[in-house]
Amino acid sequence: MLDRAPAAVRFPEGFVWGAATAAYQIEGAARDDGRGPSIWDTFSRTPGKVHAGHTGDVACDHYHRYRDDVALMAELGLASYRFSVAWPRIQPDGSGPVNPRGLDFYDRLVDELLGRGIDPIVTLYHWDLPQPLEDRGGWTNRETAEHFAGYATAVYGRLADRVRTWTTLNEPWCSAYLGYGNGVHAPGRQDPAAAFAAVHHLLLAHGLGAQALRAAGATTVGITVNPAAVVPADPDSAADQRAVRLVDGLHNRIFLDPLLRGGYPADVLEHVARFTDLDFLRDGDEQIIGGPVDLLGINYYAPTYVAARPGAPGGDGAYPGTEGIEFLPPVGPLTDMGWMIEPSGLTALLERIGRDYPGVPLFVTENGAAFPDRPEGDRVPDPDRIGYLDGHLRAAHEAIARGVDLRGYLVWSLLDNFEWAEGYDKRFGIVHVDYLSQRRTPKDSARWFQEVIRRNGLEG
Ligand code: PNW
Repeated sequence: MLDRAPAAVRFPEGFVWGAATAAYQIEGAARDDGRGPSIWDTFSRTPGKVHAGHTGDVACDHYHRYRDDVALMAELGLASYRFSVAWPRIQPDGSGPVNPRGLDFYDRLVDELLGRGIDPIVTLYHWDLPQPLEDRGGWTNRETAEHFAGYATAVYGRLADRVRTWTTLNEPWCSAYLGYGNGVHAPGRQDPAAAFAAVHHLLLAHGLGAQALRAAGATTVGITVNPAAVVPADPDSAADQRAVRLVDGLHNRIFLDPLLRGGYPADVLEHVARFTDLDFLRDGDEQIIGGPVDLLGINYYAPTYVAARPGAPGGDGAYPGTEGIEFLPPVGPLTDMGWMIEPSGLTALLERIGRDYPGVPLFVTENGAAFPDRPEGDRVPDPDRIGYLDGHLRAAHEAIARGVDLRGYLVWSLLDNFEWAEGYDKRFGIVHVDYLSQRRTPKDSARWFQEVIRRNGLEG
């Protein structure tokens, strides 16, 4: 047998290492200091929407434990930390008066991070839309995009003197298609026309928000997307390639082309026009959406395999109009989410984005895996997660070796947390959370990641 041990890899000097979280998934304190309700409060309290009726009311209680959590980040050697700001803490009504006590929390958090030498990366919107905005149509209403710019300006005003890196949205694909298309996420609507209106208004929110931040002086502004690595079941089949083209259009190009190429692709608009008259699309919108970005965040978990199969139901609400396309069931070793483990998908995705959308620095803003980890004494062995992260870091390194301008890697997630529709049942953290005691225990993967950061690479 040949020895197939992988080679040692070293990342470029200055490569950014860190971890990511999101407000609703970790903060808890759902009613503290004037926070208003969000669509996730409403959704999680609606019977049948979230596993076992879990809510983010307490979550990891990070709102009260942020000092200890930042100390843990420092211990692990993180250079940066990506967190999101909860819009309903800042504007309980979604627009209008700003709640200073909400801003105070992020003020304290940023000071704590900087005091420990950790660079904050702010996400302005990670899915917790103020409920009063949803009551007026949410992302199907153009005004939500305008309100987002006002909210972004308020947060910027308070934190700009200390926060350098700003991103507008996290994964607008999920907000639009899972929120308004198949209803698996808040607000739980199932309407393809609404999903496409949401896509556009989310992009517009990004554009207006980025404009507002720049006008206020921001120099590093970007967005995080979750592009699909779409793979044909049979690369030699022209029909499978056509299926890839459609799914790629609905998942990737519908976001990336207006963001980075100045407008929506004609084939995608033609498809969308089957569901809506496109009256949400106004003159000048594409110019706003296509304003400059300084970084593009990529969240990658697993590839998507598709095949042309007459009679197949397609991707349902998450991919309107894909009847006749089969989304292949995942095979091989799976994570606890039932997702495939395929690091090469990350290399291919980064290469593709670097090639088709050149000129923008890329960051992996999320990558990680859920496994059913259990503490053994004061250790939490998670060899599967270490294997997953090791494989994906090698894949990211391979993309860099092939010329992709990848600047950093943030693991999802720092802590086990509220995994949306899966509640607390799925554990993505490199740090274990006991939800009864709120005790944090770094898993073996956290120790391993600490070593990766220290070496700026992986051993052979
Ligand atoms: C991302 N999908 O969500 C989010 O940014 C995180 O908040 C989340 O915890 C993490 O990935 C793990 O799920 C996704 O169905 C949720 O394809 C669902 C999908 C993709 C990403």
